[in-house]
Amino acid sequence: MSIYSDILKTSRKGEKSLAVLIDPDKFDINNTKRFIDKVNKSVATHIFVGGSTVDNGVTGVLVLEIKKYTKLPIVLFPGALSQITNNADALLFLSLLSGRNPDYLIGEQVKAVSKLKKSSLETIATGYILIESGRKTAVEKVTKTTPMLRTDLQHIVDTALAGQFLGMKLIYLEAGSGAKNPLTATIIRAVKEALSIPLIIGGGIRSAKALNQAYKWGADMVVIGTAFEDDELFFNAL
Ligand code: 1GP
Repeated sequence: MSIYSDILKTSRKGEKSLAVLIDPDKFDINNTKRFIDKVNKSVATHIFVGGSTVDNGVTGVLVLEIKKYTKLPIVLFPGALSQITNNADALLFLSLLSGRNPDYLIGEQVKAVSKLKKSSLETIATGYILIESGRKTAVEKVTKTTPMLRTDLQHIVDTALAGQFLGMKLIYLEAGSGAKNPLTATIIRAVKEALSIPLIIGGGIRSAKALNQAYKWGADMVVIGTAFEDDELFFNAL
């Protein structure tokens, strides 16, 4: 079964997924086996690999190394074209719907096509929506876009729904990596209620309580990166 069909089936059953995000820029490749052993023993269902400022070539090597130790699906969550590697299983083909920078709405995607045509990666069209989180995140800096205001609820919901109407398969709603404040109940509930495609939530989730709240409010999948980077003991807390 394709990775997307599996995500869809899981979400339709009301079951929850957890993606552990590995940022090649912040990850020590020599620690891969130890880290992935922990991921395998945890409730994680997916491994996402990507970052905002990763050097050329690093992602492909890291994905191969991760693959040695796990059967979990490895999904690219690329901040740039250079992070696309055929070694992974799937790619979130992202469009930054919260911003108004054409490069990140469609420009980078067009540039990726020649690479994707030659690859066997499953591409999953994903509407990516960044919400402000109390501090400037890497995505804002790299894409030169402003995130959406938390108070602008209708605009957030309409943006997510515009993604669905455009035919996107997933909405990834997020506060940004290392966000001070994760997304609120009001935002997650409102977006979930409007959508009929699966909803991914990420950014600033650092406790089992916050994870379970995101699920309860409507996340089909939660993505956690920083909490694992800061302290691998977080695996035990889940
Ligand atoms: C970032 O949503 C992910 O794009 C994960 O965020 O690093 O804050 O867990 P954290």
